[in-house]
Amino acid sequence: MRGLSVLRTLASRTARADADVFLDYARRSLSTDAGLKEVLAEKIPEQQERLKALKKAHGGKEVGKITADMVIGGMRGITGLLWETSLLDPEEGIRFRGYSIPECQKLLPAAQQGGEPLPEGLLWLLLTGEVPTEGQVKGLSEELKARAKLPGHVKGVLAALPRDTHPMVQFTVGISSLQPQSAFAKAYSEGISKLKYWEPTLEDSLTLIAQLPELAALIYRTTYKSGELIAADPKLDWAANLAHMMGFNDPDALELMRLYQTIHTDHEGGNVSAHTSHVVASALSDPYLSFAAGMCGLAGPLHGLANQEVLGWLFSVRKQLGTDPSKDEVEKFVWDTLKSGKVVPGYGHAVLRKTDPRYACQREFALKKLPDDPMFKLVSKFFEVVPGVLLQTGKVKNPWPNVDAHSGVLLQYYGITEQNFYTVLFGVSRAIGILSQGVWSRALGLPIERPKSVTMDVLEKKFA
Ligand code: CMX
Repeated sequence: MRGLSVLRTLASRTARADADVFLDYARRSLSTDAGLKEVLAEKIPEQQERLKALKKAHGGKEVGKITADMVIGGMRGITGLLWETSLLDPEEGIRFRGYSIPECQKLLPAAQQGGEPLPEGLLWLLLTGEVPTEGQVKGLSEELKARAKLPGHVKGVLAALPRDTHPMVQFTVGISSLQPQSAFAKAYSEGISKLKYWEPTLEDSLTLIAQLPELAALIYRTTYKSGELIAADPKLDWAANLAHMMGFNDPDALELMRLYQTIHTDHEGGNVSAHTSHVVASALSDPYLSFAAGMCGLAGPLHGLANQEVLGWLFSVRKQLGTDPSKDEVEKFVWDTLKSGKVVPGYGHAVLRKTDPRYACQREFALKKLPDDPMFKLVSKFFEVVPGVLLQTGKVKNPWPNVDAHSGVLLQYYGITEQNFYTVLFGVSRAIGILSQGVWSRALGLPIERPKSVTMDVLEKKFA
């Protein structure tokens, strides 16, 4: 694909340069797997110019209208953020730099022929906008391995917390405890020019992404297992090493982890974790601080904690009705949940209006690898029943399942049974999206975020 993008670039240049220059450019580009920083350094000035031109030509034009409902209703439907790495279509779902999940599954390099994509490939795609070559993915994988070792103090920091501290709290504390290594904070205190902010931001982002699997595994092993840690396997890729360090080595479990870590990376900019990180980073808080802030948001039950909630909910169904309840029994259970004033976890979305493609690809995986698993069958039964019930409420805008409705049963199947840990796995993946955008936010010089708020008094007077 690097070859393709080179050819595209060549085609666009034929009109303005002579053949020798092209051939030289083609030779250089096709013979090397250009490194990540090099590719970014080439792209950033183009994108800075693009944004400048966009502002100049269209800066004063309206993007949409804002109603009082939007102001009161969690800013739903307001277009108010620039987020380059991914875009969410209500009907079609997420596209990473223009590529859908099935397209990524086809285009991104995998650990084995026809296997799930390596998240390192998606990291490259999100950062550069280009599908990487196998060599580039391998290079990035090695780069992450070289940065993966956690500083020695982290274990002690986590050990000081009460034993029953939720894994997501341990995760945010662990991330914050990595902050003293921030290259951005150091460079800022030494007076770095704003034109160079993206460089230490990239440095911090790669280090943090590299260290998250070891942090997650440390939390997992100390919270649920004997506390004995498992060393990374230098032969494994980033996601497989996460599973390995947690204590799971079944090749299918490694594939699941690669899929899981790829699909949870990014979901455009307005969701709670992405938006929180974005606003915090806009104050020039470094990637450790801004990502930790985002993870505090991911830990909420209406956002990332929903995967944990789904499992708890399915367990109560199993306890009450067994693993093969009738559709009528399931329907009654869903109504009982709603009548007790709770949400049905894993269903609904603020933007999506169709089944989440992240749910669909996990279902595909389950149909291939665990079609007869009773918990998978239970999830499938809910898929048949829940949307109809939610539609009957007349108020739920999206009755279809989201990513969190499915992930837990897959993890359970491979032995990762501790559902309180699931959001940590989500968080490890989310770093790839949030931090990639963070690099671009600094490269594009996006300003401090500061929307206007109003009181009820202001709205009442305005419309009186
Ligand atoms: N179960 C019950 N009620 C639901 C519902 C669900 N799954 N989804 C929406 N509703 C309700 C809302 O609570 C709201 O009710 P009120 O008017 O009484 O407050 C009404 O339907 C309208 O809400 P909406 O516009 O359809 O949805 P929102 O954009 O406000 O909320 C979300 C989106 C995800 C928070 C909501 O659908 C929900 O609570 N789902 C369950 C939790 C969940 O799965 N979260 C994970 C989302 C994916 C992720 O971020 O990881």
